[in-house]
Order: sequence, then structure tokens, then C-alpha cells
Amino acid sequence: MTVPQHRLLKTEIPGPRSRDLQARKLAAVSSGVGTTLPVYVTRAGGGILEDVDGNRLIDFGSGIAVVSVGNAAPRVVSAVQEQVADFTHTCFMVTPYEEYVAVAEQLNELTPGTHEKRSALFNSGAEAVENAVKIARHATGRQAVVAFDHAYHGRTNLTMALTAKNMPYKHRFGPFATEIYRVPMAYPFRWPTGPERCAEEAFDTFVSQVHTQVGESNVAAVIVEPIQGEGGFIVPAPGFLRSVASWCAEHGIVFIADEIQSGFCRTGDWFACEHEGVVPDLITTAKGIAGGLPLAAVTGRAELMDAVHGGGLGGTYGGNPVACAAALGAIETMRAERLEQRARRIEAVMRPRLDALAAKHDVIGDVRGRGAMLAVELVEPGTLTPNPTAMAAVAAACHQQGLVTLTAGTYGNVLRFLPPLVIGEDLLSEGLDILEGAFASAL
Ligand code: PLZ
Repeated sequence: MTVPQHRLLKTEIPGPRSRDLQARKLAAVSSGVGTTLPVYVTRAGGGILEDVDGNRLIDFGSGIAVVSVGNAAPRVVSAVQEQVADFTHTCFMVTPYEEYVAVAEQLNELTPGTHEKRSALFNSGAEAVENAVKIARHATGRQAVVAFDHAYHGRTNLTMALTAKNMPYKHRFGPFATEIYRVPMAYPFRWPTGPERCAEEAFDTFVSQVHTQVGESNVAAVIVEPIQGEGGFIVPAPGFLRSVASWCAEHGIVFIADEIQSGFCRTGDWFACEHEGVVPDLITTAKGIAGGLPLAAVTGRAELMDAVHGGGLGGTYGGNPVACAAALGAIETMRAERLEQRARRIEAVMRPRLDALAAKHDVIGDVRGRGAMLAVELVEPGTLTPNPTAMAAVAAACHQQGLVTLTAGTYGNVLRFLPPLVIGEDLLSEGLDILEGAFASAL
């Protein structure tokens, strides 16, 4: 690994060069594009981001669950370098190439279920979600799509409509796509009657709302994140997803698992729905798939994927050869290094430390997640009232100490942790030390 795997603070965070670049950014880039931590990166690898001031930060974000195989992972770099020297683009819809087919084969093999599958490749997560909805509508001849509270599916028009949260994703960006219906999520921590009855009651509510407000026979698809990402790493109450999936099967409704954030070894399995024993009809992937290059996919039952007329799906860059080469390198890395097991090990190290932190600080209302997708939800002590102020203070204290942490949550009160799966255990525990220090100093 070329970047030394040690934290190093040479200046305050952000340092003077980053501040200069941030001034240029403000003058050149739309202020609609925000930044969590305006530290300008020059190199990154393993669990470290190195900035223009020579600081080295510990990465607990992986660029939002993207560089699970590590930044500039060796197999990704060499696959990309070879491909970029051979050819950079032909457009798969014009003159195809093997790399696209090879990625589709890998996806068909790795995603849950032994049924016959097909895949189609796209550029971004939002685009994959849009296409999954197109496929479900086309195959069923129905229009309605059911999504959940706290859902995040993207920023394009259709995916904004599927996304639950107004600020910052939807505010004044309407009108939104029609035929989207929202139902409650089985969110154990906030379920009114408590977590024990959450799965059953949430499922009853789901069935009754879809029946009374939409009508089963009008529903093309139900889309759900098996662990909700931007919404706050909400793990649906056990059994809920399975009930929803089998109810969809009974009614000829396409069950779409959006595994864009939770997929590719992140949660300790290749895909998060495996933990629940759920086999989706369609699955959307992106982020972790290609080690940082833009690539996304829809994978699913052959009869659904092949229902669409020839030419009905596509896009100029979808399945770009360089991105496909990167994906093949990333998938090979995940297989060779057993990264799903690394994710489990990360949980084994992190969860006890987060539980201990929660025992000490009563602003932590909930510790949750799975594998290397973990979070704490902050509240006013002893209540369910969200505490975004405490979250902002702790996140800022982490950043000052050179730990990149991300936030999330419908109420802006969740600190989430998504370390690269290849992070060294010394960096992992140093990051947790910083987090503990941040809770002690910021609150
Ligand atoms: N579905 C489950 O997590 C992307 C969004 C960051 P794109 N999440 C990070 C931001 O603020 O824009 C995401 C996701 C799930 C879909 C998407 C969308 O993926 O590649 O960002 O379009």
C-alpha cells in the first residue's frame, strides 16, 4: 500500500491549502453541491485519506460505502490501467465487449437466489433504481410503486419521489413523479408499541395501507433497502422483509431490494437481504461494485429482465469498459480477501466499543447496523427526541482529530460508520478511541 497507514495531523483540519481550495470551490462550484468535510484529498488507500496539507485522516466513510475494497485497490488499479490503454469506450449498445458480459455473469452468480438471472448495467445508483422501476412496470403492466418511510433511492426525478426526506433532497424540486405510495418502515427503535411487536404490526399496516389506498393489482413493485442507508442505518425488525417479499410474490408484485449501499460484502454477507433469507425479484447495486468507478446494475429474474423490448434499456455510458474492468478487479478482491468475513470482524471489534459508549453516554439511544455498516442514533437523554445538535458536535470533534465520519438520519441525528473493509485493526481501534474522545469532549 503506497499511503502510510498511520494518522498524521500536520495542521488544523481543514488545513490552509484545503481552505484555499475551498475558497476556489465556493467561487467555481454550485453551492447546491455540499461537502461534509472540506479537506482536499491527494492520495488514499487502505483506511487512510491524505490531504493537500499532508494530513492523514482515518476513513470511516469509504466515500459513502463505495471503496469497500480500499481506495486505489491494487486489483482495481491494474485492471483499470490495462483497460484504459486498450480502449475507453465503444458504447455497449453499438459494438459490445466482453467486460460488460463478465460483470453481468458475476452479478447473476453472486446475488441471492439460484433462479435464472439477467443483468443490465448503468452509471449511478439512481439510474439503476429508475431502470428497476421501468422493468417492473413493463413486466407487470402496472404502475404503482410502494416505498417506505426513511427511504433513500436517489436524486433524479423518479428517485426523489421514492426518497422520503424533504431536506435537502426534495425541497422545492417538485413536482415529483406520480404513482409512488409511502408506507411505514418497521423501525424497531421508534415503533410506537416497542420493538417486540414491530415486525408484525408494521407488516399488518403495510398490507392494509396498500390494500385500501392503492390496491394490490395496481402495484408494479415494492422497493426497499434491506438496511436503510441515508435514512439512518435502520435495520428492519427481523422477519419484516421476509413477510413483505412473500406477500409480493402472492400478489404478482415485483420485490426490489435496493442494495446500493448495503451490498458487496458491507454487512457481512455479499448482500444484506441474505441475512433475512430474502430472495428479491430485482436487486439494484452500485457504490461498492467497482472500487470507486461509476457503475451500477439491475439484476433479477430472467423473465422480468427479458420482458422488456430490445432497445428499451440502455444509455451511452452504461457499463463503460473501464468501470467494468474496475468491477471485475473489485469483485476478485472481495472474493480473494473474503471481505464479507472482514465486515463481520469489523462488527466484532466495533459493536462492543459502541455498546460501551452507549452505556456511558445517555445521548446514545440506539446502536445498530450489521457488519461494517454501523451507527448510533442520538437523542435527548431518556427520550426519543432526536438530538441533531449532539450529533453535529461529535462529528465536528471527530473531524478535528482526523477521523472522517458521516452522518445520516431522517432527523439528522445518526452518526454512521462505513470503514473500508480492508482497514487495519489498529486504525479501526484508533478511530474508535477518537470517537470516544469526541463524545467526552463535545458533550
Ligand atoms: N439507493 C440505497 O444509498 C446513494 C447518496 C449521497 P447514486 N446514497 C448516497 C447523496 O447525498 O447524494 C444511494 C443509496 C441507495 C440509491 C442511491 C443513489 O445512488 O449513485 O448516488 O445515484
